[in-house]
Amino acid sequence: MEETKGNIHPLSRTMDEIVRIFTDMGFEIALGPEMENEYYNFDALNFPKNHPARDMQDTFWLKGVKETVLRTHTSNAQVRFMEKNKPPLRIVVPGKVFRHEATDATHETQFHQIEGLVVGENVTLPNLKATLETFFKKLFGDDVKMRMRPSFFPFVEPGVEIDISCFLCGGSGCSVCKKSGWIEVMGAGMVHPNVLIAGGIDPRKYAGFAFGMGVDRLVMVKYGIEDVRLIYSGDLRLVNQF
Ligand code: 2NL
Repeated sequence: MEETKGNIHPLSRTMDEIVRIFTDMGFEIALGPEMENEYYNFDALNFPKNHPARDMQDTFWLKGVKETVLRTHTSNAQVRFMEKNKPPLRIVVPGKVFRHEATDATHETQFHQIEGLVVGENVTLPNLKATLETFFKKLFGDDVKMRMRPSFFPFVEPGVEIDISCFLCGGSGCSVCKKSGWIEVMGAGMVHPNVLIAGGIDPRKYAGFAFGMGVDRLVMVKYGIEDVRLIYSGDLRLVNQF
């Protein structure tokens, strides 16, 4: 009977698709704990001690468990991987992350992220750009365009924001890209020397680039899901229509 057939959740499908593109490009998969200590979630990533992201307003702190949080990004796994492995490194880190905030149609307390890290001798910003252009062409087709804008994240310097030409209207302007023709899909940059040092890597000898993307919003746009909470509802009517 049709109704009893299983189906892959659109979020899982998209996570798998993205990870597969990177493994095809030579990346290894690395994983880390969702429950993490303050050091791997913040200190090692060059967050200042007084950074607002550490606040109880933004981060889930575990009651009665000293210095323990639900990770706010998957970068914790990258620091742990650097500690245990020598460059050259090329990893992709898929996983669930958490933010302490009120939920609505576009915000959830849990969401999914895929981050990447490449470390070696002579790794440059143009290498980052070429790698991501290749990735987006594989995901959205050869016609997709990409642009980088300057931005800031504590764990990279310089930092950039990545936009791609809207995959719904092809750049001519629609409601998803707010008539701009571009959608913001990723943050990235050159790994900050302090983060390499935290990972046991000498920044005088090695350089790295890193990137991170939220997957839920991409899934919503791609599948026309208008409320992010539906993704986590466990409602089979959602899963079975795709
Ligand atoms: C965003 C921004 C980003 C990274 C993630 C990263 C990880 C290490 C070192 C340096 Cl271990 N960087 N990850 C870098 C830039 C941006 O994500 O808005 N993601 C949804």
